[in-house]
Amino acid sequence: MNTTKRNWIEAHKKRFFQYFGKTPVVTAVAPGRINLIGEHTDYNEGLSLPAAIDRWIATSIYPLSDSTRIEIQAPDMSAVIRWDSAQPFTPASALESYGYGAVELIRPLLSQFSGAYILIEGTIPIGSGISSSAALEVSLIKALLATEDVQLDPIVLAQYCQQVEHQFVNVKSGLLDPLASIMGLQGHALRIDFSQLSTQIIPLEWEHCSVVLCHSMVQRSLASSEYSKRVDECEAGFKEIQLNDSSVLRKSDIRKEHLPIISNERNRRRWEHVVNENQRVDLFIQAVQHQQWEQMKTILHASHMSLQHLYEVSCMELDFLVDTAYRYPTLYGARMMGGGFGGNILVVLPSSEVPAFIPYIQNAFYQKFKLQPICQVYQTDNGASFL
Ligand code: GAF
Repeated sequence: MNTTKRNWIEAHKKRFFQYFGKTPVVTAVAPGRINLIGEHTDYNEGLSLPAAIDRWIATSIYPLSDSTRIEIQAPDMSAVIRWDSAQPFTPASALESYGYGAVELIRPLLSQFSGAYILIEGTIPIGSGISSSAALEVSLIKALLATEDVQLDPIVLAQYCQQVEHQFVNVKSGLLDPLASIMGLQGHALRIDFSQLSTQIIPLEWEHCSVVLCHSMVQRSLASSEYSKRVDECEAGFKEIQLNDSSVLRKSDIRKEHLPIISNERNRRRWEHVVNENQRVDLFIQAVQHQQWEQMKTILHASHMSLQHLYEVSCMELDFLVDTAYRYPTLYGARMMGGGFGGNILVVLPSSEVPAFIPYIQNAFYQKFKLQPICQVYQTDNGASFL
């Protein structure tokens, strides 16, 4: 474990004592994620290639056996959530939905749980598309389960996190973010096949490369409503194909030749993106394995074009950042990352270029939008753990 992470966790545990006057019984730490490629494929039974990163959310818990009081301190969000687990409670903010939702979902798995002091802190920028919410769910659920030594299979744990989103936050997200946060491995990406719910570790033997994320400075306000629309559009396209072709039993059976069956042009475009994006995941892996940088650049560019024009989840600022990145002479590729409508672009380039690239893209963005985009280098890290 690197020193930054160890020091940060030690300081987190000290702060727990300052808040509650108790030493936490358990501390779980879960990372955010980048997604190298495979966007909007998870809820369509496709493929993705995420990696866990060196930014985390930590949750520490001290169970209260003689009280039904639950208190969550989340100082990064200037928030305190308090409720009585024996009384009805209605969350009034997204954070309350995450906190209350995770506790409610996990309570049936715990025989002793009554009340608790909980501290949640993080180093993941919130709302920038690197999965602060999944990391929060993973760390909180892992910590709750550990108070009674309950173990869950990683896939089942990810499904509980997904249920927090579905049932309490009202976003129909897939399993990409929690799986990456749970199963990531330093120096590796995770090829996830969402039709089998299987994962494969892919070594990232590209020591001379860096991954930089550049923030579009756009609040992802449309993100949840438009996200749910895309889920519904894909569902409608799938149903139409299924009705007309009995060989298609699952979304993962959909191939290029099925696309003309979809009568709604917009839904057809959505599936065209998904079918091609799945292929791009394996092409990207081959490009990494064979160090084919020009090939990687072509694949990442095609992914962005598809998200921009076929899936329509980009925005002006993201497109500007991507176009500007591609004008930089030495680049291995760039594309928007995550759900879209704001958040970050992901840029892969030689590490030696990072000091020149960051001011280059920041200046160009400033000229156009009079805002300074936050650009940061991210390293891969291990998935969630106890510390
Ligand atoms: C968001 C969702 F939470 C993921 O499930 C995934 O669909 C992603 O957008 C797009 O690939 O992060």
